[in-house]
Amino acid sequence: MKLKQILSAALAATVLVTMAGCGEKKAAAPEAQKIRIAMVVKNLGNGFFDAAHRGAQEAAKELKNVEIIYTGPTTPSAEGQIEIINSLISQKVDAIVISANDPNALVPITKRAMARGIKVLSFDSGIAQEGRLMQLHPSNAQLIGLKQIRMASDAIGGEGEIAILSASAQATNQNIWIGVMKDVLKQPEFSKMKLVATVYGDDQADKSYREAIGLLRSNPKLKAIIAPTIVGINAASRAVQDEGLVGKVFVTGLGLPSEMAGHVHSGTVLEFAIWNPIDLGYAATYAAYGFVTGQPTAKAGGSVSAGRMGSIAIDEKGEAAMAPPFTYNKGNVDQFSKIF
Ligand code: RAM
Repeated sequence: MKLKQILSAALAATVLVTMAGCGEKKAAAPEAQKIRIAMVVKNLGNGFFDAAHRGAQEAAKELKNVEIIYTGPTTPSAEGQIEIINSLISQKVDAIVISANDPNALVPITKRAMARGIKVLSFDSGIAQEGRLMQLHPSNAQLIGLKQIRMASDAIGGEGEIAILSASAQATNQNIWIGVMKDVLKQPEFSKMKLVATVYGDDQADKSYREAIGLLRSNPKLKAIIAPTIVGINAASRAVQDEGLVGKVFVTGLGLPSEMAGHVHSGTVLEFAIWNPIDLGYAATYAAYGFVTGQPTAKAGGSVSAGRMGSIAIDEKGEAAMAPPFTYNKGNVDQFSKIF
């Protein structure tokens, strides 16, 4: 083989190796540097958390070196979430952002995760303080409770029997809101409203529907059902319609415009409320990123930057709230139903 041919072959080989090397270095670097944030929700198949997942993906795209692992049990349970967190610890994720099915039962496993360097934050439904670095509330619990009682009062003329259809009985956020609603009902303004029952649909459409039917059939004087869960409010609305009680029993609570527009236009729901779950998932992801990357202010009493949501202040207990609940009605539900 002539010298020229040998040199050309050597050059080609060098170029290939270099490219391969570059390729390997280029391919390896982004994966190696990816920050993996696991979003653990109460249950899969829940439109609220699907929207929060969209927000997390939006944040990950902006942050560039973030991978979102979206997971949760099929039915809401602390046991299901404990199993998932165990697996995430083995996978050595960098952060876990969780909406808890129970404030206390998850503490041992999240403490174990944090002992292994995993940053654990809760959002939406919180974990007790010792089990997480931060809790991001979608809104202020007092405002959420008052808003729901006021919407029910407006619908029934301030007096009559009401009932609550909640999610799962241990859910942190649900029980905080129910407690606030019970306190608000003690105020003179709402003295003519009587809470006759609180039932639990477990954020499952079929069980929520059955519980709502049970409320309607066992409380003939019932005038309103308050459901602080997007699954429950949708199911209760269907139950009122199926029982032919539209205009006699009103439904309100927390819902997704995309799922509630029809119930508003049918007259079953005059008003409902919620915050933007997309923004909640977006901000929770940014917050986790701040803790993982060691943002100096990412601590109790500090703050985290949250992209287009600005900076979020964290109180001394590690808690933060985003925005007041927003009220939807027939005048605005359609425009928001295209968003979430
Ligand atoms: C359900 C869940 C969630 C709650 C919403 C309003 O999706 O219970 O925790 O924030 O409703």
